[in-house]
Parts: sequence; structure tokens; C-alpha cells
Amino acid sequence: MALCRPPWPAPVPLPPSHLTSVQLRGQRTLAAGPFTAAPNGVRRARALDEDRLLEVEWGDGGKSLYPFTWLRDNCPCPLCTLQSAQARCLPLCRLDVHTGIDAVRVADDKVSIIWPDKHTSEFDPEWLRKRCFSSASRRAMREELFLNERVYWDSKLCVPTADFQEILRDDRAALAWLLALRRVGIVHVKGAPVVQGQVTRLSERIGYPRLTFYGHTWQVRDKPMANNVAYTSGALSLHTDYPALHNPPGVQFLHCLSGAQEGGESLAVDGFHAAEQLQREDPEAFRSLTSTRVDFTDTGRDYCDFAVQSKNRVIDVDHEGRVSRINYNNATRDSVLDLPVGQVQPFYRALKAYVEIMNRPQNVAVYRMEPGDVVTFDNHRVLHGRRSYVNGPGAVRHLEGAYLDWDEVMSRLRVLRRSVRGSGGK
Ligand code: OGA
Ligand code: NM2
Ligand code: ZN
Ligand code: ZN
Repeated sequence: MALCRPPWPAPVPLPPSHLTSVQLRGQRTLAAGPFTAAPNGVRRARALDEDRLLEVEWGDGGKSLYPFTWLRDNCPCPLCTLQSAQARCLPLCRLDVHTGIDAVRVADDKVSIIWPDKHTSEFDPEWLRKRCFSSASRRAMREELFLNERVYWDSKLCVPTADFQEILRDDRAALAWLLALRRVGIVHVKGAPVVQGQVTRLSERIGYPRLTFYGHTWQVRDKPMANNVAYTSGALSLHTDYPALHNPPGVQFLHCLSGAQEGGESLAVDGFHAAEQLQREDPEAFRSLTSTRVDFTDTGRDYCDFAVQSKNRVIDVDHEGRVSRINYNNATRDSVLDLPVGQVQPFYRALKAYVEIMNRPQNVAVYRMEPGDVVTFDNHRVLHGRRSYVNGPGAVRHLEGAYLDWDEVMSRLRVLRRSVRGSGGK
């Protein structure tokens, strides 16, 4: 699996340290120059006092603008930043949001600013460049931090695989696993020992599992008096787990410990891709599912007794209208339907249209889990299901599952990226 490339070029060494330019308050021209700077180095910096912006001109000729207020707010000096926590200790009540600048100079590889109260801030050019406010720079930073670009797939998906022991042992393997989990949404981890506890080990490679009413981890088996349809031998239609919570688990692990005598094949669908097809083919249904809040319910006893209720949109979109989360489990969709009576039929029509698209054979990836396989997937994106099964003597189907949240998974991904890059990787 290809590793992530940084969206901006690797840092270029800056020119030798010497005073390169000076600007005093109100002056429109530079005191020093001309000089050369490396492409990512600072050629010039000047205060545009009218607009209260610092203009930085880079070695490659590009320019960036930084509001004075933002610069003062982010002063990295030990009075303004608790360096051991990399956290701001300058309170907002001490921030003058209309501050001017007394002087700017570029020296010793730093952009130095003297503020009207003589406080001084020194900014690292590379740090500034990453925080440029242009829309292209902000997009690059967004992708670097959140990796929101996905690769959509259908039934022909060749599910990415990773090796269990390698993930535990090797940072590069762990990073490749998490990058594929984020971009593709599903990765088969192979070679786990066939005993309980492996989804916990995998969660602890990242951080910690997410506790729910079904426990720290949970056993998917055909159980008498099952408190969930998953704990029967019946088929599970395509669903995401736990839409009865307002914050459903972001990531799910399912470890196969034992297969059935017959049946029990697994199904997976890219819910974002299916939602995009719905938007194209039936915009009215898409509008309905992205706006109607549907009631979900889950009542019973497991880790302790519970009575969970939620209202979720089947298709969540972000502030730019892009699909961001699927919330759908037909088993826990409540009979309470909080809609004016005239909207009930249109809602069912819309839901049916989405379910028909997700179930198209060209959208459904089918696979069979073998003991030692762990399927890891994005529970906000991938709808999953299973065919019904029949247990036999010595063939009792058993999966162990665990949930995690994306914040913790993304945190591990960023930490791994740093350590892999630091050791000379890309
Ligand atoms: C579940 C589930 C899949 C399976 O437990 O929620 O989707 O293959 N299980 O049993
Ligand atoms: N289990 C597998 O939404 C759901 O009820 C999903 C959760 C029981 C933990 C099933
Ligand atoms: Zn400071
Ligand atoms: Zn499930």
C-alpha cells in the first residue's frame, strides 16, 4: 500500500543567518535587500498597517498574508505558549484584537515582530508557510490533518490486506493499514491468533477500544434470548452499527474465531459511493434522507441495562454538502417516526431507493471470513451484512468485535506518520 506524501515539498534549507530586511512602523519600503532566499525561505516581510496584515514574500516569489491579531495570538514565546504542552497560555482577555505592529524584521531564519508594548514574537518560516491562509494552502493542511479524500469502490474491490503480526511489530505496516482504512474504508487483517482478545490488542495498537452497552468487546454468536439480531443465525441486511447512538462508533473490528458449517458469508458496500449514486439518480430521495431525522432505538441488558434512543439522518452531509456519515440499521429503526403523516410515505420511498442501490450486485463486495481474519472497517461509511448460517457439530460460528472512534485512529495515524517520516520514510 502506498504511503502518504506530504502535500507540500520537503523543507528546503534557509539562507545563512544574517539580517535580511528591516521595516519600521509605517514605512512602506524595506530597509534591507536585495538578497536571495531558498524557495521556502522568506525573501521579505512587511507590515501592511492599513489592513493589519503581515505580508511574507517567499524565496519562490509566492506571497502569504497573516493577520496581526492571529500572529499575536500565536506567539510561540514561553510567556505566551506552555512549550511542554505546545498549548497557548495567553488568555484572550490579554489579546488586543486591533493590535498594530511596531517593527518587522527577517533575521536568523526567523520572522521577528516587535509589538507596540515591546513584546517580541519570533516565527519559524516553515511554521508560517504551512499556516498560509490561501485557499490552496488551507486545503493542503486540511488533507494533511484529516485525510478526507476517499477512494470509492464497488463489488470489484480487491479488499486491501494487512498482516496482524506485522501491524503490531512495524510502524510502517501499521501506518499503511490505517491509511487504507481511512481512504478505502475496509482492510482485511490476516494472521491473528485464533483466540479471544485479538481485537483488544489491535485497538491498543491504536489507543483503546470504545466501550458501549455491548461491552469492551462483544461476542457475535447465535445466543438464546438474543438481545440483538446480530446474536442469531439469521441474515443481517446491510447496516452500519449502532445508529441508536447519536455518535455511532467510527471504526469496527470483527475477528473470526470460528466459522459456521454452512453460510455466514460477509457483505460490504461503500455507503458513500451508494449515496452519491442516489444523489445522481434520485435527488428527491437524497434530499429526504439527508434532511429527515429518523428515530432509532435499542433497549435491553448486556454490559448493564440500557434504553438508548436517537434521531439520526440516514445520510449525513457536511457543511459543503458532501456525504460524511451513514446511519442505518433496519433492525433498530424505531416504530416511533416523528414525521407529519404526509411525509411518511415519501420517506419510505426514499429509504427504499437508497437500500435498492446499496443492494445492487455491482455494489456489494462479498467475502468469506476464515478463523484468524479480522475485518477492520469505517463504520461511518461502510454498510456491512452477513448471510444466514447453520452451525454444525464442531462448526459454531463465533466472531469477536470491538469499536473505536475516528479521533483515536486518526491520532495514531498522525503519530505513526511522524515516526515513519522521522526515520527516513516518506
Ligand atoms: C454485527 C455484524 C457480522 C457477522 O455483529 O453487527 O454485522 O458477520 N456481524 O456476523
Ligand atoms: N452489536 C454487534 O446497531 C446495532 O445494534 C449493531 C451491535 C450487537 C454490538 C449491533
Ligand atoms: Zn509571546
Ligand atoms: Zn454489524
